[in-house]
Amino acid sequence: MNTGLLWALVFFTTFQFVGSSNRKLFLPDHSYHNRKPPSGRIYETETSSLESCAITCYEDDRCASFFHGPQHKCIGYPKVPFPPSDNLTVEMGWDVFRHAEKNDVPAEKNDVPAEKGWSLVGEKYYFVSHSKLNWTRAKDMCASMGGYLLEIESESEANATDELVMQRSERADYWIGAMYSSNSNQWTWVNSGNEMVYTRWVPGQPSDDGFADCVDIAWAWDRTTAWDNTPCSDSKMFLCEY
Ligand SMILES: [Ca+2]
Ligand SMILES: [Ca+2]
Repeated sequence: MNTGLLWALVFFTTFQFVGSSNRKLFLPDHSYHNRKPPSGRIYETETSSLESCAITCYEDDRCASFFHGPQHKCIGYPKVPFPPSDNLTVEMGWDVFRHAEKNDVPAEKNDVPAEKGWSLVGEKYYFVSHSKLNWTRAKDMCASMGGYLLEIESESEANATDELVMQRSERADYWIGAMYSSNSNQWTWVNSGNEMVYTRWVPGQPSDDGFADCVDIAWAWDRTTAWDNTPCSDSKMFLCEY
């Protein structure tokens, strides 16, 4: 093993490996939890622990993700998409971790700077993703970077983050950190736990879809943005803050 290699638990079960010149961050992919490993593996081995399974993948340049499961079976995969988790057989005891996208991982909060993808606006840092994830994975990705999904508390914050999004040539919808709480029957900012005060819903939203419990910033034809509630399992770009 590279002597400069350290590993640490960044939060819960996210593994970050920091070498002198390289980084690799593995994030849990909850949608594949308890799914039978598909074909296309690079290797299959047994390791002494989840950590050593992660290290095995870290040290193999071909490996981008791994399944870890019963009897510490450890299966590495190259950087190709898995079949959708819905297509895989349920088999208990498996966890899946993926190598995070390079552009999306500016290491740690104190190591943040603009060149790593965060922008400083006022006293806040914001991150605009380059990849699409479901709402839960987007939330995990923000957390792995020391932040949280964007919580918009004011019109000025809404305008400031819109400007960051507008700088992107490609229009996309972006997850923000709000969710419907069936406990309080309110739209809630998940990280702070606060109910929404300032809102910028698309007229007619939030819709009463039953499953549309997460909130994204959606684009309108006139190049303005407003909020829509959509299913949390959708894949969208996302915005982080800290
Ligand atoms: Ca905020
Ligand atoms: Ca909606």
